[in-house]
Amino acid sequence: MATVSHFRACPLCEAICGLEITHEAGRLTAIRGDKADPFSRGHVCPKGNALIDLEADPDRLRQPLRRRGSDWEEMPWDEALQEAGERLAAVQRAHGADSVAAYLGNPNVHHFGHSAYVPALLRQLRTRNVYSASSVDQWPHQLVAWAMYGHQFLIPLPDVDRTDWMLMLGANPVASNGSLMTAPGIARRLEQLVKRGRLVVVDPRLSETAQIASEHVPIQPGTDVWFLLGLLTALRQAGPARTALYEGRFSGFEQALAATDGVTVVAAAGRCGVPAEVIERLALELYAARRASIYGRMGLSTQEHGSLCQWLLQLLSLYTGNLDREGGSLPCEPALPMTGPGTARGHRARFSSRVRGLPEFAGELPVAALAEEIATPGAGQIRGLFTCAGNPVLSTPAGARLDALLAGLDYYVAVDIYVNETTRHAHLILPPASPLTQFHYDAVFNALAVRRVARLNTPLRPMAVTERADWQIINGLCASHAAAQGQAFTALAEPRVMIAAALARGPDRLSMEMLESAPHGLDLGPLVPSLLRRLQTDSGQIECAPSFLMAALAQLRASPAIDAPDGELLLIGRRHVRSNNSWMHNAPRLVKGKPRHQLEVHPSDLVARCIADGTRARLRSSVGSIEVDVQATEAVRPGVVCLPHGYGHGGAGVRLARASRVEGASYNDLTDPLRVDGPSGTAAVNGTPVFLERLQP
Ligand SMILES: Nc1nc2c(c(=O)[nH]1)N[C@H]1C(S)=C(S)[C@@H](COP(=O)(O)OP(=O)(O)OC[C@H]3O[C@@H](n4cnc5c(=O)[nH]c(N)nc54)[C@H](O)[C@@H]3O)O[C@H]1N2
Ligand SMILES: Nc1nc2c(c(=O)[nH]1)N[C@H]1C(S)=C(S)[C@@H](COP(=O)(O)OP(=O)(O)OC[C@H]3O[C@@H](n4cnc5c(=O)[nH]c(N)nc54)[C@H](O)[C@@H]3O)O[C@H]1N2
Ligand code: SF4
Ligand SMILES: [Mo]
Repeated sequence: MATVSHFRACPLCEAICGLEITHEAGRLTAIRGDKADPFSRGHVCPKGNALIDLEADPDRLRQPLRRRGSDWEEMPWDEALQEAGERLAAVQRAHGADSVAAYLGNPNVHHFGHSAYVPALLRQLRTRNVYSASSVDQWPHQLVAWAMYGHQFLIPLPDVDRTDWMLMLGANPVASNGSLMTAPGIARRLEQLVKRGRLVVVDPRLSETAQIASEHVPIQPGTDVWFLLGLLTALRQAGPARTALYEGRFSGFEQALAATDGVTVVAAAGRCGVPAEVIERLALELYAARRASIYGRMGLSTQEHGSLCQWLLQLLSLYTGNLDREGGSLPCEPALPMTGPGTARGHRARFSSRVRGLPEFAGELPVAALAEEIATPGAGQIRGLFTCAGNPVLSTPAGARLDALLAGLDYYVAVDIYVNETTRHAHLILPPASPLTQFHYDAVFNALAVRRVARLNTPLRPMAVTERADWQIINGLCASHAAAQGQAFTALAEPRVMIAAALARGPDRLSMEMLESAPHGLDLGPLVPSLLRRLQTDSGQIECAPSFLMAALAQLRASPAIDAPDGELLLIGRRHVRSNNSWMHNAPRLVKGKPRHQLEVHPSDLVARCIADGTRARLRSSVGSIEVDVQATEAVRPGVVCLPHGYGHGGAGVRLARASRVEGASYNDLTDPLRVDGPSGTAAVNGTPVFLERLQP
């Protein structure tokens, strides 16, 4: 008999939609958006529906796999966990604690059984070589939040439902469903904003979001820092700062403004390709708006000046009095606290990477340094690896080089559900049971939501006896690693207990019973200003002029504008509603229909190279080259080409039957690990210089 269950937070992206799942004898038969969910109100996207494919995927691993040459053999859980802990410990005994590295991918933050447990394993490993997808993503946001507000998760969010005027840079939420702004059904929310006010999208491409915006402002990739400096200059000309709200609670503001003295709107315009009149008009609009918010995402953080951009966004918000204000930008104060006592505030440059000297942030090193740390001999060289829910071969700079290096590791254990481009190099893969069998509270995305909500996922079905939960696997690895070192280890309690304890510390004092008896989740109301009360800087003030950002600004201002070599183009990325980073191309319902892997090129750039629309060409960068199918479109500016990342499946040993037939090559075979945002070390995957060449006829 079919049962309908409420799965209150879809784990597949930042929107955490409430789903209504129909299932029969453990098999999913239909998925709908939960109309009664007070936050997502029935929204669901093609990825959410593809949970059906994920559950039924014959390639999805359900048992530990040990590699035997080019083949794999299943092995029992206890033996697998013991072997993994012992082998990692053995590498560390022989070569030191830092010789084992960890890489944590994006899905970690979508599963409580990952995110709440992996830190214990990292403490157990005691290695400095900890990397994650955060340094190809949102580090600039966290770094600036830490530097200015004293906590990496005190991130002001655009109050999208109440703002009248919104400036959006480097984000395409209509395709991505929003990010660091959990706002399910974002397209509808933006359409309403356009009706009541204005949405201005700054993007080198006429993105799906730019298409529904009030105005699209095309910009030269990687130059937003100049656009934002120009905007600040024009604002200062428009009128005085409206900082009464922050009186006595902010410092360094005059110093920060003074550091931008002498930047003219005309000079800024020259650097970013946005006309000076447009910058001046937008500044006046921003200054005049009753409630304004500014939002920058992936396209803004994964570029060479990502941290300065995030810092300037905060200053603009503060200058106009829109920081920590309803309808402006304000952090969420979630039911499960991510800030405050007992949480990790963050820190910077306590140590640096061995080879290049890149600074740590919050105890992690930038993933742009991972390959060189494996390749470079000497004390501290990486020889062992633990990955959890990550596919760095397709997702991080110079993926092809990493691919080759992974093959030479002494020992590699992956917690993952597929044998993919990265995990094929593992000696052992430990696949966690489906999230549908687990308790889950989305600690991270409820903290980044534009409305205060609380939802608990409860198991839809019990785990099979042959399955292990994510948290059991991590506990098991900790235990066996500790045992191999003759240390004691106390296992962390199950998620139910951990979630209940964390909620009890929160401002709403929610209990599991309250959440379990709310099939559609709990609505706790709109965001309210809390930033000033929650500041965690040592001074207790908003720090407007963090020294390392001031240094980066001085360096930027001293840098000359560089002319691109003839024929050079700048490569940027894009997302599509039917893809999810690098890992959902095995889902038939996401890959059916027309291909979506093409390189978008402006028609004039194709003509200049004698390349016909729809043909195959070579795309080359300083680190590699790939073949691409070109697609002419005026959606991209001349000089800009656009390719989605996360393609390029197949290759020897990959066990993804459907994905391996999906066309497309990997964007990150072109990205250069040396191109990083200075203050954070975040990989600047956007704005990669490339050459497009005709293949020999
Ligand atoms: N060029 C370019 N590069 C990019 C980006 C870009 O826009 N352009 N985007 C960047 C961004 S924002 C991100 S977040 C990163 C993502 O980088 P990664 O996190 O490294 O890559 P994903 O593609 O998300 O791969 C997720 C992995 O988790 C596995 N997995 C899925 N579900 C589960 C689960 O429940 N448990 C476990 N243990 N494993 C699971 C999948 O099989 C896959 O191996 O990529 C970044 N790289
Ligand atoms: N369907 C789908 N949804 C997803 C994901 C997915 O892979 N597929 N991934 C999820 C993840 S992990 C994340 S982090 C979020 C990311 O979500 P978003 O931050 O919205 O990221 P993108 O959709 O890649 O949009 C980035 C935009 O930045 C633009 N851009 C590139 N370079 C520049 C530049 O130099 N300046 C400016 N101003 N713009 C630039 C690009 O043209 C693009 O429109 O999406 C999440 N949601
Ligand atoms: S928008 Fe995100 S959270 Fe909502 S159904 Fe799609 S993948 Fe799931
Ligand atoms: Mo991401």
